[in-house]
Amino acid sequence: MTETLVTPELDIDPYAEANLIDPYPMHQRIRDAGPVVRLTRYPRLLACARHAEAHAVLSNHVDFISGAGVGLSNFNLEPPFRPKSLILEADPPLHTQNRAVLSRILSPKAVLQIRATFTAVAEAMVERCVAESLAQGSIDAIAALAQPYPLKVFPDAVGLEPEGRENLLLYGDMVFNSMGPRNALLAKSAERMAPVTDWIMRHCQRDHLRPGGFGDQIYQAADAGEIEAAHAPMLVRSFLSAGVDTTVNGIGNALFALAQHPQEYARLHADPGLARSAFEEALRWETATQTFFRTAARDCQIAGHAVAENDKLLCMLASANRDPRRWTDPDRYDITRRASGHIAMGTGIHGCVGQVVARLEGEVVLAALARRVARIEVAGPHTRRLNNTLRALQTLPLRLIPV
Ligand code: OVM
Repeated sequence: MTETLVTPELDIDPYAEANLIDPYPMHQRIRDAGPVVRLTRYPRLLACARHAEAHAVLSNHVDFISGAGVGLSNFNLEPPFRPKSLILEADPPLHTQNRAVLSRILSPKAVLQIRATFTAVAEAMVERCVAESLAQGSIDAIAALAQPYPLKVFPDAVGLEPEGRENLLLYGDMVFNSMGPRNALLAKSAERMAPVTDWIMRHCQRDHLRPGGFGDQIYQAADAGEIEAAHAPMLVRSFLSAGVDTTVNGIGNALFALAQHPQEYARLHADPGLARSAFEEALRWETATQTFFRTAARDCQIAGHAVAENDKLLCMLASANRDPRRWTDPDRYDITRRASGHIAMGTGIHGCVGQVVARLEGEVVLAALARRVARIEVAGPHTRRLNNTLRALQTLPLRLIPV
């Protein structure tokens, strides 16, 4: 028998409103309590808030599985909120086969084909934002840019019709809330669960997907026998679940970071080639997907602390991305920092399969802004949309001062 360390316990609720509004003091408390901390408000819950351990858990898909859910709930003990995702909430070998197909559809080579379109849409939308800001004095950067941009380019690439796309935001909000406890936030976003889920599942069918788009390419993979035919609509569902709300908030948070740091914006404006690293640093500094969980498949250890089979492991991505053990001056938003190594898009076999598309969206929006806008100013207080998983802005009033 190996000796294990005494695991510290904290009576912190990560889903308390104050922690959702401002998670950073909580992150520090959990990081400083130890590499693994038992959060006693929920059953069998261990938190990894430091970079090293959060990274280690995500990198070990054998001991720390996804098939029992990547939210707080353990699907070995309670039924899932919706039929399990065949990639997010799956383990090898099922995961491997499905991942290979999505990964090819979203590969760097495939994404090269959409770059020109994504750039043109970003430029046109930034142009409209500038005009609106001049006319009205300010814009809401969430309603005018962070939401409509991903809602146009990604579903277009998947091959969805233009009508009804607001369902994608409602569905994303629900899916990411469902990874937390069954609290008031989940109840509120699940009020329209039936019609929104109906819309989503209908639009996962081949006859709703433009031939040649990312969605149709999943059906082509089924035609070729690479995946089971019955899996195709569920894999399209993964595109529709993960592809919009994540990038909406990634872009929204990047605009927030730049608005809060005029000197960093000035550097970006002087060299729009920094757009990609400005977006990367925003992912680190204000991580859109704050948390993901794993489930222990067996009794094991993390950093000398005992983990029991069926314990849930809370990987605190946003906290890891500001861990002073890993980053110099972690609370500083610095667009030329080497931000790679952050885990805003996870890591390991489940690391974001859409990351090439997500980075493309972030890069081209920030580059279009950098070229067209000399300065951005905060034009009023921002408001938050609280979610159990996402760090999300509801409104972000900005003034855009064009070149
Ligand atoms: C899925 C899915 C849903 C939400 C997030 C995600 C970040 C994947 O349905 O596969 O990845």
